[in-house]
Amino acid sequence: MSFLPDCITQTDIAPGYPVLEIKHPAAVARIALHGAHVMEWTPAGEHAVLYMSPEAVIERGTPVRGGIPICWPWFGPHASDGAKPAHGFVRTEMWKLEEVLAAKDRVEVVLGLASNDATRTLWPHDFALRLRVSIGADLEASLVIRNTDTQAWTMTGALHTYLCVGDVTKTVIRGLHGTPFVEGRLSPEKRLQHGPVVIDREVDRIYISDAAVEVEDVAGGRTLIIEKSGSRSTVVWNPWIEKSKRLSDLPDDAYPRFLCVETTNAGEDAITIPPGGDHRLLTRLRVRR
Ligand code: TA6
Repeated sequence: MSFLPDCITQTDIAPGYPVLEIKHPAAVARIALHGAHVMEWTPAGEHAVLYMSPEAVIERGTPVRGGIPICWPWFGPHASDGAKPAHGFVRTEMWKLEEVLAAKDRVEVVLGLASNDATRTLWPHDFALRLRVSIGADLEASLVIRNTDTQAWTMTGALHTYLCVGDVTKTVIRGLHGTPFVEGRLSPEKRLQHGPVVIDREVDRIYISDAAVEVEDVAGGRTLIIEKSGSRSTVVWNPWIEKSKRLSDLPDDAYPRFLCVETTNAGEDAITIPPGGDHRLLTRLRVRR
């Protein structure tokens, strides 16, 4: 895009890896065109809200460990082909910068991605995605998913948000009491959440819930609020000790410093979109002290 407002600069942080650096009175942020990946959001007067691994790999074609990865058109491993990338492929595609708006209280950025021959080899359907990110005292990421094909198709996906916390073992996660959840290989049978969620082991749960979640970061002295729409499932994930050691782009001792609360269409919350139809998956992050 030829014209950018004064509060936004675009620089390559690695070869062929342009990132929008946003410095606005309400917040600073970084958004990579690779994966339309919100890498940083720090509201004025706050410390970073989104966690970014210091060992994240910044190169085209590699997912980034942190920020808000966009998982689409499937969440988790591919249902039938283990050779296909986990969490779909759009987080490693180059998106186009389509719109920028700078207002007194926020900046809005819109990035787009449409199907092409390469994506059709991974997923034989046509689509158009637009991510609108509104950055200010709050952050809102809204993914509009359009079926531009002639047949209906079914998707799952996530705005896979990594949140900075002072100590994950001291966080209290509210809003999921009484909600059914499954936990993949850890406990596949459906269980009910009793009271707040606490993190004292590896947690990797898909909750069937359309509710907002509040993360009381006791050690960090603040509460992070995750509101959403277009989503009837919420994933809560922390890799804990053993899985952290298996993740090459995450320091072994990093797990206490982040928690993923993901706005998803995952598990039984798969979405079928008719030709010409849209679905919007939206997450809104707020900080309360
Ligand atoms: O959202 C939780 C999860 O599915 C975990 O199982 C873990 O794999 C995490 O996503 C990160 O996935 P990634 O492919 O980004 O390493």
